[in-house]
Amino acid sequence: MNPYAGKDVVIVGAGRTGLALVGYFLRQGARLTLSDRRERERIPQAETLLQAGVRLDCGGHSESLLCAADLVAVSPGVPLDQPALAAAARRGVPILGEIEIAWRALHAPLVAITGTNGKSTTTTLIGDIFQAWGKKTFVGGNLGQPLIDATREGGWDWLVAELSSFQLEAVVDFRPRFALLLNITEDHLDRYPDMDGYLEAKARIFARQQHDDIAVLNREDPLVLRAAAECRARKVFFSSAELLDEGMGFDGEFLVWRMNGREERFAAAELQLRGLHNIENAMAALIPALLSGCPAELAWQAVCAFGGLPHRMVPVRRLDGVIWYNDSKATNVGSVVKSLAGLAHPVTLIAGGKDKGGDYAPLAPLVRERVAHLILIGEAAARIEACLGALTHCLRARDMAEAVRLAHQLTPAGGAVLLSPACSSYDMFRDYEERGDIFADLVNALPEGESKAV
Ligand code: UMA
Ligand code: ADP
Repeated sequence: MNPYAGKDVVIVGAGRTGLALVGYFLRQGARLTLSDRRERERIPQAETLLQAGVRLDCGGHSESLLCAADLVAVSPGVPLDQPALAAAARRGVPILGEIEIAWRALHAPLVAITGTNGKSTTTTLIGDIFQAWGKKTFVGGNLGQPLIDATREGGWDWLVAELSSFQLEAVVDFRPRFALLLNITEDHLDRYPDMDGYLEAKARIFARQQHDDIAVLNREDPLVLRAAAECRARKVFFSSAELLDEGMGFDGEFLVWRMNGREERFAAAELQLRGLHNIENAMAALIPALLSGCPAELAWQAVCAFGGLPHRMVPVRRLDGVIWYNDSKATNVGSVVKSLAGLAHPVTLIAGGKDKGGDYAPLAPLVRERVAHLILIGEAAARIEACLGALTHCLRARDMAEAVRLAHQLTPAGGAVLLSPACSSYDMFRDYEERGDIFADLVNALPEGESKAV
């Protein structure tokens, strides 16, 4: 039965999610309105949408429209306390996120991955493992292609979805077979009143799981354990600090999987991914496949074949003895800590962007120890400078071009330049990908032999 035929559905947000939802609800025969705070000229494909019979509500969200809807389908970037949404909720209008809508429409087992960092890497690894195992697998979510797009085809054996805290806020019955919570450090405090609010959103991944579902948890992260305290699913742990009697552990050399009296060992040296955080991602990624009967060697080969995603610690160029890294995806403090911890050289760090209201202090020990020059860009520059500026040579740049020019002048041979912003990109760029691409283009355009540092 199609629950949406002839219903009035308002989709809020005309970004990637909103446009994918339009496609889905048109196929269901719903009567659609797309609502966005942007003016009509800035809505992508506005004419095509109108021709397809979609009404547009632009320049804000009309409260009366939302209150009269049978269903409001909300994009993750739209806060649920937005006044028109809050009013519709008070009237009893169902407000569902895209993940919930997709979940209700899809029937294959689902692996859901969340955490502050490592989601995209782990999601991609899990997709690669299931695909190598010959399973027809959809891989998407916050990572890129919205989960609702999986409804365009049938026959999926597995669905693998990266989920952000924003997406998890608007789930109701969502019940993944596997729910992975990788880690929790400060992020998105511009959306949540405090860490508890962020934690609560993350914990929703477990809310509807039952005893025959599985929660995959980082045993070394106290906030992960707190978020999973109420979870009904069977808990399976991974630890990068020690071996576990049951679960996935690490002895410094081997990832060791022990379950029901059996043991599998995987040599970390075979991985292309670097850093202890990537060992954690690999451990978490293996667990759903191993528990689902995938041969261990096949799963491990898939993990080892993976060389990493773009914009995560990618060496862009070696120029005059300096290595330049693009780590534009490091959009919070926790990820910059991991990136800096992996570099032994004196580092010139380019950071800053849109501030998310968190504390930059966890960076202090590494900045003091490893960062020779801190170049700050974007809206967050003043807050970062107030926190870390006294610990090293700190200066501001108007834009990325100036930041790259300064880094080129200041960084001596043997050093490294790291773009690892600890902030989102939306104050200066379309997204983190554009930020990373612009950085890489500027670096690749630098002339050889002109570095002035000695
Ligand atoms: N908008 C409104 N009203 C508002 C807020 C936004 O109308 O109050 C409109 C904007 O004008 C814009 C649209 O909403 O037209 C954007 O919607 P969106 O912000 O939900 O973004 P999408 O393009 O739908 O992309 C979203 C995710 N973005 C966010 O959560 C901010 C993408 O994750 C994700 O890839 C995509 O869905 C598919 O699932 C990006 C992200 O930055 C990568 N995620 C955050 C992160 O990883 O830290 C959570
Ligand atoms: P996400 O999708 O959660 O943003 P990514 O896999 O894209 O995560 O990695 C983003 C950045 O986060 C990486 O550049 C790295 O610095 C850091 N990172 C990756 N995995 C982890 C992890 N398990 N723990 C902490 N930091 C991590």
